[in-house]
Amino acid sequence: MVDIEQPKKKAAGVPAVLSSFKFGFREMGPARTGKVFRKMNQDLGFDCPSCAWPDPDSLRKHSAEFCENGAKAVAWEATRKRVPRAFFAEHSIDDLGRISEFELGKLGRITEPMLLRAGATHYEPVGWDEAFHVVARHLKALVDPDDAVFYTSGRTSNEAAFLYQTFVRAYGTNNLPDCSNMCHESSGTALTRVIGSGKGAVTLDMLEEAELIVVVGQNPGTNAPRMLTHLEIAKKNGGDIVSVNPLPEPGLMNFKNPQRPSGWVGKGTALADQHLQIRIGGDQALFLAVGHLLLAAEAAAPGTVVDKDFVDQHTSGYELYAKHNSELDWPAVEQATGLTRAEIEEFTQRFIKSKATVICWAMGLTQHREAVATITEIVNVLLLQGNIGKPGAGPCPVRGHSNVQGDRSMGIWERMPEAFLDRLDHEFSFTSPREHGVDAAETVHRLRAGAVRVFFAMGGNFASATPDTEVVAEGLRRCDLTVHVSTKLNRSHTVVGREALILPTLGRTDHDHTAAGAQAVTVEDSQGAVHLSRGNLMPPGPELKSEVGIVCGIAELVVPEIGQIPWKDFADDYSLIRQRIGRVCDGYEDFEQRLQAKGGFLLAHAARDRREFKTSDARAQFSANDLSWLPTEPGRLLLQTMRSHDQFNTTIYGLEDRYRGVHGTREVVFVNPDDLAELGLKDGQRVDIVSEFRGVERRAAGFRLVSYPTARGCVAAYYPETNVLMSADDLAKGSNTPVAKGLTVRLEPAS
Ligand SMILES: Nc1nc2c(c(=O)[nH]1)N[C@H]1C(S)=C(S)[C@@H](COP(=O)(O)OP(=O)(O)OC[C@H]3O[C@@H](n4cnc5c(=O)[nH]c(N)nc54)[C@H](O)[C@@H]3O)O[C@H]1N2
Ligand SMILES: Nc1nc2c(c(=O)[nH]1)N[C@H]1C(S)=C(S)[C@@H](COP(=O)(O)OP(=O)(O)OC[C@H]3O[C@@H](n4cnc5c(=O)[nH]c(N)nc54)[C@H](O)[C@@H]3O)O[C@H]1N2
Ligand SMILES: [Mo]
Repeated sequence: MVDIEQPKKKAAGVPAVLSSFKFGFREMGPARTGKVFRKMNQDLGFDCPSCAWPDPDSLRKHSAEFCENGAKAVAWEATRKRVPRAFFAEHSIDDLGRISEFELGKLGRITEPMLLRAGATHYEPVGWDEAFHVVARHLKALVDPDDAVFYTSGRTSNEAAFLYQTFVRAYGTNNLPDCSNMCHESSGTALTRVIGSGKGAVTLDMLEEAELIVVVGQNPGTNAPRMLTHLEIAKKNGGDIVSVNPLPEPGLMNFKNPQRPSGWVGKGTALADQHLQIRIGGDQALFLAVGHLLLAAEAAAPGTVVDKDFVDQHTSGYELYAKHNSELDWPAVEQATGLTRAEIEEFTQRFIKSKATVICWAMGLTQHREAVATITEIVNVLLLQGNIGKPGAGPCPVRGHSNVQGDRSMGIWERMPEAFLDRLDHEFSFTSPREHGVDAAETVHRLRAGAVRVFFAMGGNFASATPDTEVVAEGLRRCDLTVHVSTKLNRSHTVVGREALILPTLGRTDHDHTAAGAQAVTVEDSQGAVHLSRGNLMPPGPELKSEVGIVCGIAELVVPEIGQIPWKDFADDYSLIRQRIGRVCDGYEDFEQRLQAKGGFLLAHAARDRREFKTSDARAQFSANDLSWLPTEPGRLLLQTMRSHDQFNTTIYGLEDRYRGVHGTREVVFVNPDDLAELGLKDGQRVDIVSEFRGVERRAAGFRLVSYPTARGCVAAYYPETNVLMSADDLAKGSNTPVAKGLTVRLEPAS
């Protein structure tokens, strides 16, 4: 039943614990629920497959070191349900295409390879041998390896990712787009340029020591719930927390810690000391203004605000930045941010007061046209006060998928640096291609042009996660072969090439046993900590292979004669893969040996550890950016597409967005009550959302209006239902990330 109520003021607490167990019992039954939840994020257990937030070693003594959404991710994977053969026999591809993403996910785990033969209407079961031969036949038939694209989502382990990119490069292409292209690519691009590393420079300990933590464009209560525990600790230590967000996200506004009994009763902690209800796309203007005010304060009382020693010793571009930012167009800043000058001044005072500041961010910043400039603006503000490479300070992009950062370390990138490719070539005695491959957006462009022959996906749901949903579907249908290595069915399996394969694989929770015995894999979290992950559940069927096994099986047929790569040995013994990773991947030296430490090890980070910046001039760089924002015409609004509390990306766990008060539906659009009144619209009414980009209109029909305290002029709706509104040509400058926040839209009463 559809029901919309007032948004919640508190996050987590008892309802979160109950919700985890309810979902767990539904999918797994009580005994398995206990077994699984006990092993999550424990030493000798498996890494939670949900978000990339680190596991706190010191807190692992709690047997319930998990959050509601981590528990759902695990239950979703560890479900007892299976998709039976009969299901595929009964449902044609067209039928499958009519089943919703939510219903597809609920069907359960896939247990045997399924093949759609050319001209057939139904998938049918095949053996692994035949499945691998189908892939090999298509790949070997291509004259140009660049006609194939190899996508990766972010759950793939380090071992599988390393072998996968080795295989793809041995085959002859750098076409390795990944989910990161749509996620934190803007962070990586900006940070690499200005501090010399694309990774965040803050560990858990550093975060807890911060005097000021600014959380920008992120909804940790839903998408990184365990982060709230650490924000709470920082707060207890005397830190200030500011949320910069068009929405008052309940996790930040008030938190009841489910890890502690005191969080189960009582009032909870008001985490944010200040909430800046920013207009969508106003962040670059905000941080430009903060920088301006910090410089002004320094000018008024020299030596009190700017960390001159740090600036002199470690940075470049300060003079230019200071000159560029000496004047500020306040009316434009106020319009851009929707904030008052007084609010921005109060915010700046917190920076002045703080001796150690961390700025965290996620998709609310990265998925904008000017995301790269915005992130460099944030770095400007941190550099002014020397807030990097010291306790309690630094830039902290909070990654998405549980191993998205590790996958990148392993070489999943269409543009890996020359040094990496040299080491890879040397290690395996072959020559990998040097021409850059396509990223996710460029893959969509190629699909649109009908120029992809083989589309191979290591996990993920490319057809749903990308912009221009229908264009992508059309392009996939024009492929000769589409292949998905997956745990469960999703929409991408229903959008098929002339031939199509679904290859079922083991998940994080599954026990992985090879001829050489039990195997473990490794993952790297958001803060650069690497550790082992071992599944403890009986796999859903005897036929499933690990991602490592699948890559090796295919590689043996496609590139047996390329280089010296012992695919068979790798498939049996993952420690052999780690030896190679140790010699090829930056920071992973002596990999196997360092893994033996309890809880794993932390990767080195020159900027964080030693204030060493591997940039073009070996200094952290200030950037001078012009003010950019998203003005709108009358009658137009800015749309952000975001996650509900009951989904993991394109995986829909349920139709509840408890914190925002939405039950039983996802087709809603959140609008400020004053905007509703101004537009002559009413809460509860049905509208079409119409986006306008370069004169082209795109429509998502029949959404229910929800009156909601979002910033003026800003509306919000869920992804992936609204991906039809995004254009594959609307991309962040410099990072090519599809713009998923800040789309210009109008709302039309539904006919
Ligand atoms: N349970 C769960 N956990 C997840 C995921 C999931 O789907 N479910 N997904 C994982 C992945 S891959 C990722 S990348 C992360 C995503 O984590 P988030 O980035 O938290 O995800 P979104 O739901 O896109 O939320 C974007 C946030 O930015 C705000 N925002 C939107 N536009 C702007 C803006 O212009 N300025 C500012 N300041 N704020 C803005 C929104 O109001 C919202 O709070 O979570 C990861 N963890
Ligand atoms: N409009 C809009 N679009 C967005 C975003 C947005 O905020 N708004 N966010 C973007 C972001 S941040 C991201 S990261 C992308 C996500 O894009 P993807 O990573 O492509 O999508 P997911 O929904 O995470 O993929 C889920 C599927 O992965 C498979 N899977 C799950 N576990 C495993 C496993 O262990 N192994 C394998 N092989 N497969 C597995 C399952 O079949 C499941 O259906 O979407 C992007 N798209
Ligand atoms: Mo992501």
